[in-house]
Amino acid sequence: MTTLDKSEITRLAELLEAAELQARDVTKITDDYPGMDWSDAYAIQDELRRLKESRGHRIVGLKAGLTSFAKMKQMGVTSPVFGFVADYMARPDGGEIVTSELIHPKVEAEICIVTKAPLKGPGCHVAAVMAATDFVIPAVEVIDSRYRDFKFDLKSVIADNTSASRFVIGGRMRELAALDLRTLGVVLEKNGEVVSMAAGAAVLGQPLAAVAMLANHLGERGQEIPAGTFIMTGGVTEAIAVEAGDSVAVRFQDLGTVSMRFV
Ligand code: 0L1
Ligand code: MG
Repeated sequence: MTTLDKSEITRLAELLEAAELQARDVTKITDDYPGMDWSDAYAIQDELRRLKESRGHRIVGLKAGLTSFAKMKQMGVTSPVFGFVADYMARPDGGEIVTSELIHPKVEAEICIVTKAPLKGPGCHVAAVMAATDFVIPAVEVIDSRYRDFKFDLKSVIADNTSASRFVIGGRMRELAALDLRTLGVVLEKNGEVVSMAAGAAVLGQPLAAVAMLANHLGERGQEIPAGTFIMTGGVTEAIAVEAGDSVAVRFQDLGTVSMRFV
């Protein structure tokens, strides 16, 4: 049950999508709707998703955000959020990302999985995620909050599809059994310099815990993670601001490198 009515939810989704597509920032929506609740926030995100699908875009993955201590500290929040990525957000490994299409992009290194069986909460746990994991693959997410100066609260950022903007899948896929995701090292380089590093355990102690949380979040809403779903578990390190002229390479232990140039 939402506190906002259908027309307000649609208007806010349209406002946020216009900000995304026109690369212009807006003030956070809780300034105008201080009483909005979590179901309003996810209802706006659902409407955003519906708008994209109605124009022929496909939802090609799910994401958890704010799952690492580094990111929670950076953004001043205390709990994870969930969103989606669409087909038009994907860019090839080693390719270009056009910054004029974005507001104030930042990059983050993500350990990702693809599922081979459905996952449904409540009660989903790490072992269930292990059993349902087809393979592990690395990615770099480009986040781009539509909110002025990247300043928001959790409800505003959920409505804004957790700042989802671009993503680059690269490196190589590996079987989960061949890896220890907790000790898997990640080194983020910008313009040839190491700017951040961490291990997979930075994400909730075990990145697969983010997938279990996502399944439990969807379960509360009568939904599940289908087999064959690409899932980003959340930035391992804090997000790093980028601009035109920057190149980024993220080296994932055992999973190869993901790189891109910002033009
Ligand atoms: O993917 C993410 O961690 C983004 C979550 C939303 C907050 C942010 O924009 O940093
Ligand atoms: Mg992310």
